[in-house]
Order: sequence, then structure tokens, then C-alpha cells
Amino acid sequence: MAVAVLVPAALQGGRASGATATASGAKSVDIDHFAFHPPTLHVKRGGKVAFTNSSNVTHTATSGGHFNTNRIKPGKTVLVRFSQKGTFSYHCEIHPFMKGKIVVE
Ligand SMILES: [Cu+2]
Repeated sequence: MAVAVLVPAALQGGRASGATATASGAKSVDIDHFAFHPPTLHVKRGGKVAFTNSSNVTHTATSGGHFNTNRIKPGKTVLVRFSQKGTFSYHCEIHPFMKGKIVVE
């Protein structure tokens, strides 16, 4: 496993909204309008990415064999830590046309 999915921030005290209010050093992917923003995100090895669902429908960020946020409900955030270098393409399991990429450097 390249990464470990952390406990959703939403379960840690309701501070899930506000993608920039995550743990120190976390970068953010915003999910809205059936797309990941930005579509490609660069992060340092060991860094975290906060996937925040700003839309009105449930999404996932899923990279087969690498990471899976599982279902992120509207307004919720899931943090993923990336411990291995590499390029990880991911998609939404519910809407497979939604695609993104995390580049761990
Ligand atoms: Cu989706």
C-alpha cells in the first residue's frame, strides 16, 4: 500500500468544511461540478491531501491498489497521506468520467 487513508476529518469534530483549514501541510483537492480541482496535484512524499466534496452529490477518489477515500458525502473531507513517490491516477467510482492525478515527489 502506498498510502494510508486517515480518519475522515468530518469525524474529528466537525471542522471538515473549508479545504484550507486542514492539518498543517495538507494540500487540497476540491470536488465540484463533477470534476476534481485541480485535476493534477503535486505533493511532497509524506504529505497529505484533503479531498473535500463541495458538491451536492457523493463522490469518491479511488486509485486502484493505491488509495481510496471511499464515499465522501457532500460537505465532507477525507485526508489521504502519500508515503511513496509516484504518479497516482484516480477516478470517482460513482462517476468514472471524473478523473484526477496525484504526483508525489
Ligand atoms: Cu463522483
